[in-house]
Amino acid sequence: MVVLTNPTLEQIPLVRSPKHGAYFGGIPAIDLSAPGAAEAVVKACEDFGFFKVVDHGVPMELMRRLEAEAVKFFAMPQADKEKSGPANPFGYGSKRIGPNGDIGWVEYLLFAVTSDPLSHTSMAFLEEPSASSLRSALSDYLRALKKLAVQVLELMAEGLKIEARDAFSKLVMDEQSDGIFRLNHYPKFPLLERLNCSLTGFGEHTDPQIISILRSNNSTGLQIALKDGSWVSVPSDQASFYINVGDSLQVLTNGRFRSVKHRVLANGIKSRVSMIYFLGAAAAEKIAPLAEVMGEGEQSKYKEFTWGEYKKAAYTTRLSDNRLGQFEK
Ligand code: GA4
Repeated sequence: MVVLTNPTLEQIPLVRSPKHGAYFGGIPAIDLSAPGAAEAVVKACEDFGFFKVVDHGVPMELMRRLEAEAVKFFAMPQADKEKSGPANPFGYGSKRIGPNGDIGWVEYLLFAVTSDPLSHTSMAFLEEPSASSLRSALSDYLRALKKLAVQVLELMAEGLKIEARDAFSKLVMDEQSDGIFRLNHYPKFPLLERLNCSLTGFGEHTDPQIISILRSNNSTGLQIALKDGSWVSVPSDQASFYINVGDSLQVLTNGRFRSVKHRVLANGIKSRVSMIYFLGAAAAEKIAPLAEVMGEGEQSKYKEFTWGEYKKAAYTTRLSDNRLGQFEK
């Protein structure tokens, strides 16, 4: 691995570029209202821990509005952006990810999302009059995505033949449920093309929550790891959403669903803007395999823990650490 040295900061790992055009065609694209959607969702979660939702009914205008607000924010002078930082854990961050030394070619805004997406208690700057258009775009977007999350989680329960359709969705509907929203900007870096390298935008990791819903502009960079450990590039699709299975859902299904390892490589040619809604349970919620997913005599593969305990442990780890490892039996 080559490292690019930046005298003012640490070092960001460079990765050899995947062959141009090597996009993975095997990611399931699911229309949630089509017949067989529940089974297709379950299969995608088992095989990849990742799938695309098409024909989702979320107006494109909501996505475009929020994207435009993100672009506007990231175009501000650095000193102005930094007034909303550092991200510990919420706010504006640049290059540094999390509290334990991870870095990447990315700048971002992180928000806490409470059960009422309108109240973003985490960031003072959202209360300022200048942020009112961002605040309203964010609220509308989050409200629509929460509905989508519930729909996806209900299909998962149906596909797993769990009688209570809300077995998963009630966790994110809870008043105390713990969500996070992230706007990421991966700036262009034209030199990379000539070097035939990619820069690590966001290093490999799994998401700790139940599911994450990702939408990006028409720029590539996201990769997921398949079961055999190989990395494949996810084609960009600004009209669709990608759903990630997170660690919590892997545990809730006793390992049947796969918490997908993913990363973002900055390719340098086009800047990438992504928006991700991470849906977590309430802090006091026990994260343990649902009785209905267990076969006869099947034991839980995990020690008992609450979401609050898991989240606290997650913040002591590095991005690429196997966070679930310490909770495996
Ligand atoms: C990964 C998923 C989400 O982006 C996130 C990340 C969080 C952060 O960026 O602050 C973490 C990372 C994520 C996992 C381990 C810890 C926490 C950085 C880090 C090293 C917002 C989240 O919930 O967990």
